[in-house]
Amino acid sequence: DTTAPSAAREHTVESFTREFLREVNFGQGVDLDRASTNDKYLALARTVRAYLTTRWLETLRTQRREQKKAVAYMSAEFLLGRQLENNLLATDLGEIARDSLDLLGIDLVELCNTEIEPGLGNGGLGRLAACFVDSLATENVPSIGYGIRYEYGIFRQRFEDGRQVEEPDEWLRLGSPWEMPHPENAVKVGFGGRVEAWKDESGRAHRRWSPDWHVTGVPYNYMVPGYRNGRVNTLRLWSARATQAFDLAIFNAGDYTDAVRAQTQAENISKVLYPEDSTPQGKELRLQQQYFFVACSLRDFVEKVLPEDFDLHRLPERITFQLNDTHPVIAVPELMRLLIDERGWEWADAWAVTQKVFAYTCHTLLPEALEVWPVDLLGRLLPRHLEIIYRINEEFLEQVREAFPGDMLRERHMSIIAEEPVRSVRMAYLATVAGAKVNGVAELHSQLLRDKVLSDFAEMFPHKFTNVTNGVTPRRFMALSNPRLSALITEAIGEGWVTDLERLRELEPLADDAEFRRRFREVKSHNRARFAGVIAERDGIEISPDAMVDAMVKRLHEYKRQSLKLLHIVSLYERITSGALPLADVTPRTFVFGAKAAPGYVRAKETIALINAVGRTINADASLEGRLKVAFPANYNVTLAETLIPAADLSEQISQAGKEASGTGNMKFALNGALTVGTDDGANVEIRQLVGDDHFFLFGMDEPAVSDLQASGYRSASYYEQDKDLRAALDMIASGAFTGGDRGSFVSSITASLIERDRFMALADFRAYVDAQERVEAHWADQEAWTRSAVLNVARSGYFSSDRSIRDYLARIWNA
Ligand code: 26W
Repeated sequence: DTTAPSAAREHTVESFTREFLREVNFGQGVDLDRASTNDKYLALARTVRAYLTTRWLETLRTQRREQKKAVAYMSAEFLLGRQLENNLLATDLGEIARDSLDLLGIDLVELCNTEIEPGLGNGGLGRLAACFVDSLATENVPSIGYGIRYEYGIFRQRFEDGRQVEEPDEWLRLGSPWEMPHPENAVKVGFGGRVEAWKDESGRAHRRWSPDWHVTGVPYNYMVPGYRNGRVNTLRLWSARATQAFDLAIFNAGDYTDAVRAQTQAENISKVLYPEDSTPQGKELRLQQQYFFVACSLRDFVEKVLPEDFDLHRLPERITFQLNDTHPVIAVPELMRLLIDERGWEWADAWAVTQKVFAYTCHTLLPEALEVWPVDLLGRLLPRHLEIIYRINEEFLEQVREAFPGDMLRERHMSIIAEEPVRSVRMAYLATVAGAKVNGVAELHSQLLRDKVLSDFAEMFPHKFTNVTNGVTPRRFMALSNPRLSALITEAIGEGWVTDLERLRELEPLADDAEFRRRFREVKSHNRARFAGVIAERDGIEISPDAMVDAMVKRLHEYKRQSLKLLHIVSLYERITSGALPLADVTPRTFVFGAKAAPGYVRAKETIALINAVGRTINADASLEGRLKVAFPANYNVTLAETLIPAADLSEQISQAGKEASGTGNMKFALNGALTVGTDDGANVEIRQLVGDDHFFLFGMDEPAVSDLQASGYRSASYYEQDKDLRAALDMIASGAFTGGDRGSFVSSITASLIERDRFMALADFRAYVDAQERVEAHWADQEAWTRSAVLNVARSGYFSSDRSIRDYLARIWNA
């Protein structure tokens, strides 16, 4: 019997303690009384890891035996959040661990808080990938996540004089107990070089790529446990190393310094996560990252995951490679190359298989966020792939000509190769042509993809287009982060809702139960106090635990319109200080912001500085008697989200309609009993449909209205001129009221750009937004009515479990 010892199968407090002490002594090499907090954290993590490993090995054995169709989720980002608590929850070892540590006089919570979260993602897209691997495991789907083990994740944000400063995220500083490196399974990846023609004995023509440099990819495995179901899936992240040959060649040539430099160049590939969200920079290193992880993953799947003698013609029976946005799309020509150049397949056979195994998820609508790679960069780095892309395009355009004879304009529009401003490969088009399916991430988004962004393609391949509305994992974002609410729910409707979230519907009648509402408010109030405690300790920010928590947390981007939120705050302040609004009529509120700006995104950074300036002024103004507060804790991340979201009363989802593909924070807030003030955008549309208009504060232009106004010529200045509250707010900012009299730098550039251009029409929606906020205050004034709405938000949001998203992917895309 080669299976793991059954001693680790089940734990008692005694066995757990024994294993833990063993890890302290033999894993960390210290006595317990000399062990640091980190020693204890690592020992605890390894105790849990050992328990998980038994199930993981079992899962792998079953998978090898059954050979079922699997899913490979390919993503450049996995924004996982801390692992220890989640793994305790999934294994149900939380209580045993607590009791065991209690007996040893160790505080479990303190150990959990030592963990540095792996921030290997930017925002929504990366967090979605993390929710999806959680749900894949919980839904018992054979699957593997493929990505990059960045040495530095998303930067740590600090404020210096209110301005964002970025610091490297050294998440591996104290070592990570969760990863399992397998250098023996390293994969070699080529870059650069030339393509040559050659003929075999039979005279058949072939192409051969001779790269001029190589990098080694070392896989690091992470275990992804399903929720209490015994399944543990794999997340495999690749780390770049210099190849031996690479080093030695230079070294032997006598240049030690160059040899080391070469090593640095290779290892740079997985060094750092690109912090740009939505605006691709077109940097060569980024393309290297993309090709690196995708090439490693395909080779790994074909050579290591599949049985040795597997006939690749049957690949579609065994796998779908789900492409998370365009970042992994270079996998398409890589699979073609693998089949044609390395295995001698005919083009047509390779293309038939390729078209069946890939599916593409689009996460954006902003044209500037669609990745394109200049042909000369791509050709220099991956010459064979460029050839293959050209040929895919030729055959595709031939198809277009057949379907639409004489329509030259359409041909140019649809070409995978753009000619302007520089000859480039449009990765979204390549993915659409190659993929069996293309999906958007919310109903509205998928519809706009079909009707606008990819309309020519939808006309040609209507069967490819589908929707899968995003979801979030109720494990991390309810059970783990909101234990009080979870206990209240379980008491009311029993267990089971954590993996069957539609069961939250059973809470509906309790919205009318005064005692239940009281207890629900008690939970919120507890969570607000917990959040207040966390930001007091973490950031030195003081807030009242009784004020409404009004939260806007997401990447800083103009289309998301943090500036609109700011105009509302400034307008309130202006009306109070000018005497138009009596203080007694002001609802006590804490405006919470959490947002990182891409380091090169100047306007976003100015907006952060302005939020902080407004916050400083308002928070210091004693005449407000503490009724309004602005709290902007730096470095918003998954860990902070876990205490903020359960505390929130109001969720701000105020993007310009037609711009936010889905949003997922919106779902987390609703599930934790916050009401949404939002535009008709992304998944807000579906949230409102489900919770009902009476429990959602809708405002502003919808997408057709935005389009019409854009078409008829939007002039933001007219709103400034005609709305006196808006004018007063903008004038107050411009006067330097929040910047110690300084009217220069970011103050003038932000106000001028809003008044003169306002790319995302914040001014056009200002009045509607302020009105919506007044409806918010009126509703809040009736705490019973508010709580009823909050309970209904929870009860009616079960649809937004990522378990449901995964089931939709299974039914509509993977048929696994
Ligand atoms: C550097 C290039 C680049 C381009 C786009 C990096 C990252 C992106 C992502 C597509 C940005 C992103 O995270 N999009 C968000 O994806 C979420 C999950 O589907 C959606 O909920 C958000 O609406 C969408 O903005």
